[in-house]
Amino acid sequence: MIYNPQAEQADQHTREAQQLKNLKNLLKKVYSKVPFYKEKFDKAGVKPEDLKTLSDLKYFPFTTKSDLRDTYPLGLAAVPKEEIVEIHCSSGTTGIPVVDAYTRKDLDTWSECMARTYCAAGATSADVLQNAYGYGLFTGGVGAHYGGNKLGMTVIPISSGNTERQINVMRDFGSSVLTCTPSYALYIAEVLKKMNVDRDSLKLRIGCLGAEPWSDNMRREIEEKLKIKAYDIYGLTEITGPGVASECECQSGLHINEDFFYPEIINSETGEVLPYGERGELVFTTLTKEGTPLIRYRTRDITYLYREKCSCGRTTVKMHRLFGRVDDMLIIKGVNVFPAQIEQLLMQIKGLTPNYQIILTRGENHLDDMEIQVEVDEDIFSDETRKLETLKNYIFNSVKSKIGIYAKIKLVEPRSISRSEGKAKRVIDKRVI
Ligand code: DLL
Repeated sequence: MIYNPQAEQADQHTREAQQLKNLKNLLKKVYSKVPFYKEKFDKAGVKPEDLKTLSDLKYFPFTTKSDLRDTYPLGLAAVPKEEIVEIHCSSGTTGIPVVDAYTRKDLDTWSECMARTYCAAGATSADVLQNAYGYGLFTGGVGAHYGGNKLGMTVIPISSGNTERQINVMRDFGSSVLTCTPSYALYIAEVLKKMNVDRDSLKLRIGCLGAEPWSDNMRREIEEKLKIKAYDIYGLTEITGPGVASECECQSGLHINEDFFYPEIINSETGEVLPYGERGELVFTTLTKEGTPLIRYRTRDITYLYREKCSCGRTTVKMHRLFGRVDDMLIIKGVNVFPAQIEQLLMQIKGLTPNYQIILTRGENHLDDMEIQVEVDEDIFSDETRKLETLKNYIFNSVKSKIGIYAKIKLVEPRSISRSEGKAKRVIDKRVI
Protein backbone atom coordinates (compact mmCIF):
# COMPACT_ATOMS: atom_id res chain seq x y z
CA MET A 1 0.00 0.00 0.00
CA ILE A 2 1.14 3.51 -0.76
CA TYR A 3 0.12 6.19 1.72
CA ASN A 4 0.19 9.13 -0.66
CA PRO A 5 0.23 7.84 -4.26
CA GLN A 6 0.07 11.35 -5.72
CA ALA A 7 3.35 12.28 -4.06
CA GLU A 8 5.10 8.94 -3.89
CA GLN A 9 4.26 7.86 -7.44
CA ALA A 10 4.50 11.23 -9.15
CA ASP A 11 6.18 11.33 -12.53
CA GLN A 12 9.59 12.93 -12.41
CA HIS A 13 8.64 15.95 -14.48
CA THR A 14 5.78 16.93 -12.17
CA ARG A 15 7.85 16.28 -9.08
CA GLU A 16 10.78 18.37 -10.26
CA ALA A 17 8.51 21.27 -11.21
CA GLN A 18 7.09 21.25 -7.68
CA GLN A 19 10.54 20.93 -6.11
CA LEU A 20 11.80 23.89 -8.12
CA LYS A 21 8.84 26.03 -7.12
CA ASN A 22 9.30 25.17 -3.44
CA LEU A 23 13.04 25.69 -3.60
CA LYS A 24 12.69 29.15 -5.12
CA ASN A 25 10.23 30.13 -2.39
CA LEU A 26 12.46 28.69 0.28
CA LEU A 27 15.56 30.56 -0.84
CA LYS A 28 13.64 33.84 -0.99
CA LYS A 29 12.21 33.23 2.43
CA VAL A 30 15.43 32.36 4.23
CA TYR A 31 17.27 35.23 2.54
CA SER A 32 14.76 37.77 3.76
CA LYS A 33 13.96 36.27 7.15
CA VAL A 34 17.13 34.64 8.51
CA PRO A 35 20.15 36.99 8.85
CA PHE A 36 22.45 33.93 8.99
CA TYR A 37 21.45 32.93 5.46
CA LYS A 38 21.54 36.48 4.10
CA GLU A 39 25.09 36.83 5.32
CA LYS A 40 26.07 33.42 4.01
CA PHE A 41 24.57 33.94 0.55
CA ASP A 42 26.07 37.45 0.29
CA LYS A 43 29.47 36.12 1.21
CA ALA A 44 29.18 33.43 -1.45
CA GLY A 45 27.96 36.01 -3.97
CA VAL A 46 24.60 34.31 -4.67
CA LYS A 47 21.07 35.63 -4.59
CA PRO A 48 17.86 33.58 -4.45
CA GLU A 49 17.02 34.70 -8.02
CA ASP A 50 20.17 32.99 -9.29
CA LEU A 51 18.45 29.65 -8.93
CA LYS A 52 16.80 28.95 -12.27
CA THR A 53 16.99 25.15 -12.24
CA LEU A 54 17.32 22.54 -9.52
CA SER A 55 20.94 21.95 -10.38
CA ASP A 56 21.72 25.63 -9.70
CA LEU A 57 21.45 24.72 -6.05
CA LYS A 58 25.09 23.69 -6.27
CA TYR A 59 26.09 27.37 -6.30
CA PHE A 60 24.61 27.93 -2.86
CA PRO A 61 26.66 27.46 0.32
CA PHE A 62 26.36 24.46 2.61
CA THR A 63 25.06 24.57 6.15
CA THR A 64 26.98 22.53 8.69
CA LYS A 65 26.51 21.25 12.19
CA SER A 66 28.81 23.93 13.53
CA ASP A 67 26.58 26.59 11.91
CA LEU A 68 23.71 25.13 13.90
CA ARG A 69 25.74 25.24 17.08
CA ASP A 70 26.86 28.83 16.42
CA THR A 71 23.26 29.93 16.03
CA TYR A 72 21.98 27.98 19.06
CA PRO A 73 19.22 28.05 20.19
CA LEU A 74 16.91 29.58 17.59
CA GLY A 75 19.13 31.60 15.29
CA LEU A 76 17.96 29.68 12.24
CA ALA A 77 14.24 30.09 12.90
CA ALA A 78 12.45 31.60 9.92
CA VAL A 79 9.17 32.30 11.74
CA PRO A 80 8.25 34.30 14.85
CA LYS A 81 8.37 32.37 18.12
CA GLU A 82 4.56 32.29 18.37
CA GLU A 83 4.41 30.07 15.29
CA ILE A 84 6.76 27.47 16.72
CA VAL A 85 4.67 24.75 18.33
CA GLU A 86 7.32 22.18 19.23
CA ILE A 87 11.05 21.86 19.69
CA HIS A 88 13.37 18.85 19.56
CA CYS A 89 17.10 18.59 20.12
CA SER A 90 19.79 16.03 19.67
CA SER A 91 22.44 15.93 22.32
CA GLY A 92 25.54 15.49 20.18
CA THR A 93 28.98 15.05 21.60
CA THR A 94 30.17 18.62 22.02
CA GLY A 95 27.53 19.60 24.54
CA ILE A 96 25.71 22.20 22.44
CA PRO A 97 22.54 20.57 21.18
CA VAL A 98 21.27 20.77 17.64
CA VAL A 99 17.76 22.23 17.55
CA ASP A 100 14.80 21.59 15.30
CA ALA A 101 11.81 23.93 15.71
CA TYR A 102 8.50 22.96 14.12
CA THR A 103 5.45 24.97 13.10
CA ARG A 104 2.04 23.29 12.97
CA LYS A 105 2.57 22.61 9.28
CA ASP A 106 6.00 21.10 9.95
CA LEU A 107 4.42 18.67 12.40
CA ASP A 108 1.84 17.72 9.76
CA THR A 109 4.65 17.05 7.28
CA TRP A 110 6.52 14.97 9.83
CA SER A 111 3.42 12.91 10.62
CA GLU A 112 2.76 12.37 6.93
CA CYS A 113 6.35 11.17 6.37
CA MET A 114 6.14 8.71 9.23
CA ALA A 115 2.72 7.49 8.07
CA ARG A 116 4.34 6.82 4.67
CA THR A 117 7.12 4.94 6.47
CA TYR A 118 4.75 2.54 8.23
CA CYS A 119 2.66 2.09 5.14
CA ALA A 120 5.75 1.24 3.08
CA ALA A 121 6.52 -1.48 5.62
CA GLY A 122 3.06 -2.95 5.13
CA ALA A 123 1.30 -1.53 8.20
CA THR A 124 -2.33 -0.41 8.11
CA SER A 125 -4.75 1.28 10.48
CA ALA A 126 -5.60 -2.18 11.82
CA ASP A 127 -2.11 -2.52 13.34
CA VAL A 128 -1.02 -1.94 16.90
CA LEU A 129 2.20 0.07 17.11
CA GLN A 130 4.57 -0.52 19.99
CA ASN A 131 6.68 2.61 20.03
CA ALA A 132 9.84 1.73 21.94
CA TYR A 133 11.78 4.80 20.87
CA GLY A 134 12.58 7.14 23.74
CA TYR A 135 10.10 9.98 24.20
CA GLY A 136 11.50 13.40 24.96
CA LEU A 137 13.75 15.82 23.13
CA PHE A 138 14.93 12.95 20.92
CA THR A 139 12.86 12.91 17.73
CA GLY A 140 12.44 9.13 17.67
CA GLY A 141 9.62 8.73 20.20
CA VAL A 142 7.38 11.62 19.24
CA GLY A 143 7.98 11.33 15.49
CA ALA A 144 7.13 7.65 15.49
CA HIS A 145 4.05 8.45 17.58
CA TYR A 146 2.71 11.16 15.26
CA GLY A 147 3.06 8.92 12.24
CA GLY A 148 1.27 6.06 14.00
CA ASN A 149 -1.60 8.40 14.84
CA LYS A 150 -1.74 9.71 11.31
CA LEU A 151 -2.01 6.24 9.82
CA GLY A 152 -4.68 5.42 12.40
CA MET A 153 -2.83 2.60 14.14
CA THR A 154 -3.38 1.92 17.83
CA VAL A 155 -0.30 3.58 19.30
CA ILE A 156 1.28 2.23 22.48
CA PRO A 157 3.63 4.98 23.69
CA ILE A 158 5.72 2.68 25.87
CA SER A 159 9.03 4.48 25.17
CA SER A 160 12.32 2.63 25.53
CA GLY A 161 13.47 0.48 28.42
CA ASN A 162 11.85 -1.86 30.93
CA THR A 163 12.16 -4.72 28.51
CA GLU A 164 10.13 -7.31 30.41
CA ARG A 165 7.24 -4.89 30.46
CA GLN A 166 7.70 -4.32 26.72
CA ILE A 167 7.13 -8.02 26.19
CA ASN A 168 4.12 -8.24 28.48
CA VAL A 169 2.54 -5.25 26.77
CA MET A 170 3.35 -6.71 23.37
CA ARG A 171 1.54 -9.90 24.30
CA ASP A 172 -1.41 -8.33 26.15
CA PHE A 173 -2.23 -5.71 23.51
CA GLY A 174 -1.30 -7.71 20.44
CA SER A 175 1.37 -5.30 19.17
CA SER A 176 2.00 -6.05 15.52
CA VAL A 177 4.47 -3.29 14.60
CA LEU A 178 7.54 -2.58 16.69
CA THR A 179 9.52 0.59 16.23
CA CYS A 180 12.86 1.08 18.03
CA THR A 181 16.58 0.94 17.35
CA PRO A 182 17.81 -2.31 15.75
CA SER A 183 20.05 -3.00 18.74
CA TYR A 184 17.10 -2.67 21.09
CA ALA A 185 15.02 -4.98 18.89
CA LEU A 186 17.75 -7.60 19.31
CA TYR A 187 17.76 -7.11 23.04
CA ILE A 188 13.98 -7.53 23.13
CA ALA A 189 14.48 -10.85 21.31
CA GLU A 190 17.03 -11.89 23.89
CA VAL A 191 14.73 -11.09 26.82
CA LEU A 192 11.84 -12.81 25.07
CA LYS A 193 13.86 -15.98 25.05
CA LYS A 194 14.95 -15.54 28.65
CA MET A 195 11.34 -15.04 29.78
CA ASN A 196 10.36 -18.20 27.92
CA VAL A 197 7.53 -16.42 26.17
CA ASP A 198 6.18 -18.43 23.28
CA ARG A 199 6.83 -16.27 20.22
CA ASP A 200 3.63 -17.54 18.65
CA SER A 201 1.62 -15.96 21.45
CA LEU A 202 2.65 -12.58 19.98
CA LYS A 203 1.17 -10.87 16.94
CA LEU A 204 4.37 -9.06 16.01
CA ARG A 205 4.95 -8.97 12.25
CA ILE A 206 6.79 -5.77 11.31
CA GLY A 207 9.78 -3.86 12.69
CA CYS A 208 10.46 -0.26 11.62
CA LEU A 209 13.99 0.12 12.85
CA GLY A 210 16.63 2.81 12.54
CA ALA A 211 18.43 5.72 14.19
CA GLU A 212 21.74 3.84 14.20
CA PRO A 213 23.85 1.91 11.72
CA TRP A 214 22.99 -1.76 11.20
CA SER A 215 23.92 -4.30 8.59
CA ASP A 216 21.88 -6.62 6.39
CA ASN A 217 23.19 -9.52 8.45
CA MET A 218 21.93 -7.93 11.62
CA ARG A 219 18.58 -7.48 9.89
CA ARG A 220 18.45 -11.20 9.15
CA GLU A 221 19.28 -12.00 12.74
CA ILE A 222 16.46 -9.75 14.01
CA GLU A 223 14.02 -11.18 11.47
CA GLU A 224 14.85 -14.70 12.49
CA LYS A 225 14.77 -14.14 16.20
CA LEU A 226 11.63 -12.01 16.31
CA LYS A 227 9.96 -13.66 13.31
CA ILE A 228 9.21 -10.31 11.72
CA LYS A 229 10.09 -8.37 8.59
CA ALA A 230 12.50 -5.62 9.58
CA TYR A 231 12.64 -2.34 7.65
CA ASP A 232 15.30 0.32 7.77
CA ILE A 233 14.09 3.82 8.61
CA TYR A 234 16.27 6.90 8.45
CA GLY A 235 16.19 10.47 9.60
CA LEU A 236 17.97 13.10 11.61
CA THR A 237 16.92 15.79 14.06
CA GLU A 238 18.17 18.66 11.94
CA ILE A 239 16.00 17.73 8.97
CA THR A 240 12.88 16.62 10.88
CA GLY A 241 13.67 13.39 12.76
CA PRO A 242 12.60 9.92 11.54
CA GLY A 243 10.64 9.90 8.28
CA VAL A 244 13.23 11.37 5.93
CA ALA A 245 13.61 8.03 4.11
CA SER A 246 12.45 4.47 4.60
CA GLU A 247 12.41 1.05 3.02
CA CYS A 248 9.49 -0.46 1.19
CA GLU A 249 8.53 -4.14 0.94
CA CYS A 250 11.55 -4.72 -1.35
CA GLN A 251 13.96 -4.05 1.53
CA SER A 252 16.54 -2.77 -0.90
CA GLY A 253 17.33 0.86 -0.36
CA LEU A 254 15.32 3.63 1.25
CA HIS A 255 12.85 5.85 -0.58
CA ILE A 256 13.50 9.49 0.21
CA ASN A 257 10.50 11.73 0.75
CA GLU A 258 11.97 14.02 -1.86
CA ASP A 259 8.91 16.23 -2.14
CA PHE A 260 9.97 17.54 1.29
CA PHE A 261 13.70 16.82 1.50
CA TYR A 262 15.83 17.50 -1.55
CA PRO A 263 18.91 15.24 -1.51
CA GLU A 264 22.34 15.67 -3.04
CA ILE A 265 25.50 13.59 -2.71
CA ILE A 266 28.77 15.45 -2.49
CA ASN A 267 32.43 14.65 -2.32
CA SER A 268 32.99 15.57 1.31
CA GLU A 269 36.48 16.88 0.66
CA THR A 270 35.80 19.10 -2.34
CA GLY A 271 32.08 19.80 -1.94
CA GLU A 272 31.49 18.82 -5.58
CA VAL A 273 28.07 17.32 -6.38
CA LEU A 274 28.35 13.67 -7.42
CA PRO A 275 26.13 11.83 -9.90
CA TYR A 276 23.70 9.04 -9.00
CA GLY A 277 25.47 5.85 -8.03
CA GLU A 278 28.54 7.54 -6.59
CA ARG A 279 29.16 7.24 -2.92
CA GLY A 280 29.63 10.40 -0.87
CA GLU A 281 28.17 12.63 1.82
CA LEU A 282 24.42 13.07 1.89
CA VAL A 283 23.17 16.66 1.86
CA PHE A 284 19.56 17.79 2.35
CA THR A 285 17.58 20.93 1.68
CA THR A 286 14.25 21.09 3.49
CA LEU A 287 11.97 22.21 0.67
CA THR A 288 8.87 23.08 2.67
CA LYS A 289 10.14 23.50 6.21
CA GLU A 290 8.86 26.61 8.02
CA GLY A 291 10.38 26.52 11.51
CA THR A 292 14.10 25.97 10.99
CA PRO A 293 14.62 25.45 7.25
CA LEU A 294 18.01 24.16 6.16
CA ILE A 295 19.79 24.82 2.91
CA ARG A 296 22.25 22.15 1.75
CA TYR A 297 22.73 20.66 5.18
CA ARG A 298 25.73 18.33 5.34
CA THR A 299 24.55 15.27 7.22
CA ARG A 300 28.02 13.60 7.41
CA ASP A 301 26.21 10.36 6.49
CA ILE A 302 27.65 8.33 3.65
CA THR A 303 25.55 6.69 0.95
CA TYR A 304 24.70 6.95 -2.73
CA LEU A 305 21.47 7.83 -4.52
CA TYR A 306 19.81 5.99 -7.37
CA ARG A 307 16.61 6.07 -9.30
CA GLU A 308 15.14 2.76 -10.36
CA LYS A 309 11.77 1.36 -11.25
CA CYS A 310 11.00 -0.01 -7.82
CA SER A 311 8.56 -2.89 -7.87
CA CYS A 312 6.61 -1.28 -5.01
CA GLY A 313 5.47 1.37 -7.50
CA ARG A 314 7.09 4.35 -5.76
CA THR A 315 9.02 6.67 -8.05
CA THR A 316 10.92 8.53 -5.36
CA VAL A 317 14.71 8.54 -5.43
CA LYS A 318 16.35 5.86 -3.28
CA MET A 319 19.39 5.91 -1.06
CA HIS A 320 21.46 2.87 -0.24
CA ARG A 321 21.36 2.07 3.46
CA LEU A 322 24.08 4.07 5.18
CA PHE A 323 27.68 2.94 4.88
CA GLY A 324 28.66 5.00 7.89
CA ARG A 325 29.34 8.60 8.79
CA VAL A 326 32.20 10.76 7.61
CA ASP A 327 33.17 11.23 11.27
CA ASP A 328 32.82 7.52 12.05
CA MET A 329 35.64 6.64 9.78
CA LEU A 330 38.52 5.21 11.74
CA ILE A 331 42.04 5.34 10.42
CA ILE A 332 43.94 2.40 11.79
CA LYS A 333 47.56 2.41 10.78
CA GLY A 334 46.71 4.17 7.57
CA VAL A 335 43.73 2.00 6.65
CA ASN A 336 40.27 3.58 6.52
CA VAL A 337 37.64 1.49 8.27
CA PHE A 338 34.01 2.02 9.13
CA PRO A 339 32.52 0.22 12.14
CA ALA A 340 29.71 -0.96 9.83
CA GLN A 341 32.23 -3.00 7.81
CA ILE A 342 33.32 -4.77 10.95
CA GLU A 343 29.75 -5.51 11.93
CA GLN A 344 28.98 -6.88 8.49
CA LEU A 345 31.95 -9.20 8.76
CA LEU A 346 31.28 -10.39 12.31
CA MET A 347 27.67 -11.16 11.52
CA GLN A 348 28.77 -13.61 8.84
CA ILE A 349 30.70 -15.73 11.28
CA LYS A 350 28.87 -18.61 12.92
CA GLY A 351 29.05 -18.75 16.69
CA LEU A 352 29.12 -14.99 17.28
CA THR A 353 26.27 -12.86 18.62
CA PRO A 354 25.47 -9.41 17.22
CA ASN A 355 26.87 -7.81 20.36
CA TYR A 356 30.27 -6.28 19.82
CA GLN A 357 32.39 -3.29 20.67
CA ILE A 358 35.42 -1.72 19.08
CA ILE A 359 37.99 -0.35 21.49
CA LEU A 360 40.55 2.13 20.20
CA THR A 361 43.78 2.89 21.99
CA ARG A 362 46.95 4.71 21.04
CA GLY A 363 50.21 2.90 21.59
CA GLU A 364 53.57 4.32 22.57
CA ASN A 365 54.51 4.52 18.91
CA HIS A 366 51.57 6.96 18.45
CA LEU A 367 49.80 4.50 16.19
CA ASP A 368 46.22 3.49 16.79
CA ASP A 369 45.32 0.00 17.88
CA MET A 370 41.97 -1.64 17.54
CA GLU A 371 40.51 -4.36 19.68
CA ILE A 372 37.28 -6.02 18.68
CA GLN A 373 35.36 -7.53 21.55
CA VAL A 374 32.56 -9.81 20.51
CA GLU A 375 30.22 -12.02 22.46
CA VAL A 376 30.08 -15.65 21.48
CA ASP A 377 27.07 -17.96 21.56
CA GLU A 378 26.29 -19.86 24.72
CA ASP A 379 27.22 -23.21 23.07
CA ILE A 380 30.53 -21.97 21.78
CA PHE A 381 31.42 -20.42 25.08
CA SER A 382 31.08 -23.69 26.94
CA ASP A 383 33.17 -25.45 24.28
CA GLU A 384 36.82 -26.34 24.82
CA THR A 385 39.41 -23.55 24.81
CA ARG A 386 40.99 -24.88 21.65
CA LYS A 387 37.80 -24.23 19.67
CA LEU A 388 37.57 -20.69 21.02
CA GLU A 389 41.15 -20.11 20.00
CA THR A 390 40.41 -21.37 16.48
CA LEU A 391 37.42 -19.04 16.23
CA LYS A 392 39.52 -16.11 17.44
CA ASN A 393 42.17 -16.79 14.82
CA TYR A 394 39.54 -17.12 12.16
CA ILE A 395 38.12 -13.68 13.02
CA PHE A 396 41.61 -12.16 13.13
CA ASN A 397 42.39 -13.51 9.67
CA SER A 398 39.06 -12.44 8.19
CA VAL A 399 39.51 -8.89 9.49
CA LYS A 400 43.05 -8.87 8.15
CA SER A 401 42.17 -10.15 4.69
CA LYS A 402 38.82 -8.43 4.14
CA ILE A 403 39.40 -5.09 5.86
CA GLY A 404 43.16 -4.94 5.82
CA ILE A 405 43.91 -4.29 9.47
CA TYR A 406 45.47 -6.22 12.32
CA ALA A 407 42.94 -6.03 15.13
CA LYS A 408 43.20 -7.70 18.49
CA ILE A 409 40.25 -10.03 18.92
CA LYS A 410 38.70 -10.75 22.29
CA LEU A 411 35.88 -13.25 22.60
CA VAL A 412 33.74 -12.44 25.61
CA GLU A 413 31.05 -14.39 27.39
CA PRO A 414 27.38 -14.11 26.46
CA ARG A 415 25.59 -11.04 27.87
CA SER A 416 28.78 -9.35 29.06
CA ILE A 417 28.60 -6.34 26.71
CA SER A 418 26.11 -3.80 27.98
CA ARG A 419 22.82 -3.62 26.08
CA SER A 420 21.32 -0.43 24.86
CA GLU A 421 17.72 0.70 24.94
CA GLY A 422 18.45 3.40 22.39
CA LYS A 423 21.43 3.86 20.12
CA ALA A 424 24.14 1.27 20.78
CA LYS A 425 27.63 2.51 21.55
CA ARG A 426 29.87 0.43 19.30
CA VAL A 427 33.12 2.36 19.44
CA ILE A 428 34.92 3.13 22.69
CA ASP A 429 37.65 5.59 21.94
CA LYS A 430 40.33 5.56 24.62
CA ARG A 431 42.92 7.38 22.54
CA VAL A 432 44.54 10.31 24.22
CA ILE A 433 45.33 12.71 21.44
O1 DLL B 1 18.21 9.21 15.02
C1 DLL B 1 16.22 10.18 14.07
C2 DLL B 1 15.62 8.83 13.95
C3 DLL B 1 14.81 8.36 14.96
C4 DLL B 1 15.82 8.07 12.81
C5 DLL B 1 14.20 7.12 14.84
C6 DLL B 1 15.21 6.83 12.66
C7 DLL B 1 14.40 6.37 13.67
P1 DLL B 1 19.45 11.89 15.48
O2 DLL B 1 19.48 11.48 16.89
O3 DLL B 1 19.60 13.33 15.16
O4 DLL B 1 18.09 11.48 14.81
O5 DLL B 1 20.57 11.05 14.72
C8 DLL B 1 20.70 11.16 13.33
O6 DLL B 1 21.57 8.90 13.22
O7 DLL B 1 22.60 11.34 10.84
C9 DLL B 1 22.63 8.92 11.12
O8 DLL B 1 24.01 9.05 11.30
C10 DLL B 1 22.04 8.03 12.21
N1 DLL B 1 20.92 7.25 11.66
C11 DLL B 1 19.61 7.54 11.67
N2 DLL B 1 18.90 6.57 11.05
C12 DLL B 1 19.81 5.65 10.61
C13 DLL B 1 19.72 4.43 9.89
C14 DLL B 1 17.60 10.21 14.68
N3 DLL B 1 18.56 3.92 9.48
C15 DLL B 1 21.82 10.26 12.86
N4 DLL B 1 20.89 3.79 9.61
C16 DLL B 1 21.92 10.22 11.34
C17 DLL B 1 22.08 4.26 10.01
C18 DLL B 1 21.09 6.09 11.01
N5 DLL B 1 22.21 5.40 10.72
